[in-house]
Amino acid sequence: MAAPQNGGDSDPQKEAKRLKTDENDAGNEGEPAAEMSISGFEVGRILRDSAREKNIFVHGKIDDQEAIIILEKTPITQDVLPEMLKNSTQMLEMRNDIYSTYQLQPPPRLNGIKTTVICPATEKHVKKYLRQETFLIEETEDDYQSITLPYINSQSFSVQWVYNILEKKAEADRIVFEDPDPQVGFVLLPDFKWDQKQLDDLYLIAIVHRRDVKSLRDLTPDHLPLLRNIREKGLEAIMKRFSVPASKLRVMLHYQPSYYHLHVHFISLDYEAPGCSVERAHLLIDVIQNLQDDPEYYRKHTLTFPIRADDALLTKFKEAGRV
Ligand code: GTA
Repeated sequence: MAAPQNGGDSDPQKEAKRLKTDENDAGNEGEPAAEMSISGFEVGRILRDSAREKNIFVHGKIDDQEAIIILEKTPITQDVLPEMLKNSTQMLEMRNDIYSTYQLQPPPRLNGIKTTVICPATEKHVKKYLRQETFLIEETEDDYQSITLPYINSQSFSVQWVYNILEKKAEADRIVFEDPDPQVGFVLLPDFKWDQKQLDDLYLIAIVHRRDVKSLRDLTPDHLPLLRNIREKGLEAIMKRFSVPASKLRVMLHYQPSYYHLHVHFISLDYEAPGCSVERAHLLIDVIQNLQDDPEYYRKHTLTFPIRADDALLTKFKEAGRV
């Protein structure tokens, strides 16, 4: 593990507690972190919030370590409605003719808030969640080789969490399906954006066992058996477990992904998840067809993707005179 690069303090514990800037150092040695004390979170800066999405992304500290906390109100589902209406405390806000508004205070167990903690968080995590302007990059084959690839080799987020899943060191009890084949196999499990409380925002990811495919850019016809296997067995497993048919699922890859270990997103068609827009999402079925039609498709074609204003990759493209 590379040493943190942000100061000359020789105390390794103090060093580890600082905000890491070396993204390849962002993981741990493979063991999942112990449970965090959320009540000890010291609020720092609001990175982003949305009244419409009912979520807030906050940068702060837990036990002196840099941390990000994401709080999100969860959807109200039909099965909890009767209890919610019957057992909530009710306060009238206003009444006017046939119209009235109330504040209901449901029992705590019906009032959960989905909470995600990233700790220790790196600068790159902070940037990822900070609301900022985005731009489109048109990346040619040459750009990928000379700008993007060297950048992702040196700067990308740790994929330790991915290896923990593949090695059953974390989230093993959440696995929905696994094909253990080293070449075409994968693990299918709920994405951490889905709390599994309702199917409206169903979100699973299929993580491939092989470790040599970073992203869409690496895909060749050699990977067709892998891609077809993920599609076929992933859809089958989701139908079996959740009774959601293929016609209700958006099965796609991101380009650029945040994590450079090939994975496929399985998302409810009714859920407008982040990253579903046309500039970032690539349907798996289209990827398969493109590779069937043209073996060099993802190596040669210009691929367009969105990038945040302060992403260092944008700076690299600017320095190269490409934007
Ligand atoms: N099961 O430990 C994990 C884990 N991690 C670290 C990431 N993922 C994980 N899943 C499990 N366990 O869908 C999931 C991510 C994502 C996928 C990686 O792996 O949730 P990607 O490489 O294409 O990266 O996919 P992507 O899409 O950029 O990452 P992510 O995190 O989804 O961020 C995209 C945007 O989603 C963010 O900018 C933010 O707007 C939003 N977002 C992220 N996390 C949350 C959240 N918890 N709640 C609400 N919105 C969120």
